[in-house]
Amino acid sequence: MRSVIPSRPAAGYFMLKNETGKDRKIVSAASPDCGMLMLHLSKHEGGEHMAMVDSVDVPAGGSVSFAPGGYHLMCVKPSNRVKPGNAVKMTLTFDDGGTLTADFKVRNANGE
Ligand SMILES: [Cu+2]
Repeated sequence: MRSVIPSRPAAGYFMLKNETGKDRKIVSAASPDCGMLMLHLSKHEGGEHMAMVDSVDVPAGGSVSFAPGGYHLMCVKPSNRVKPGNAVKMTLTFDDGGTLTADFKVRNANGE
């Protein structure tokens, strides 16, 4: 997770492999430290902007990358726990109702 300015929206990045043998979609994300946590996609057409997406496909046997310039989790209202050195829990919910919770390490703009 990248936090550039405290209390300003922060972005979450990860790589997820689907080893279930079934296509899955990420349909929502949540974190107790983010207020709303949205699925976003950065687009470069006509300047940098981002759009909310309803779901992200994770094909059977495949993977999806949330990375700068593409998909990211948008932590809209970071709590004061969202600062470099801390870890923040985020939960992904899938189209079959399953969930996955992971600790995201918070880093600054330099990746530290
Ligand atoms: Cu965003």
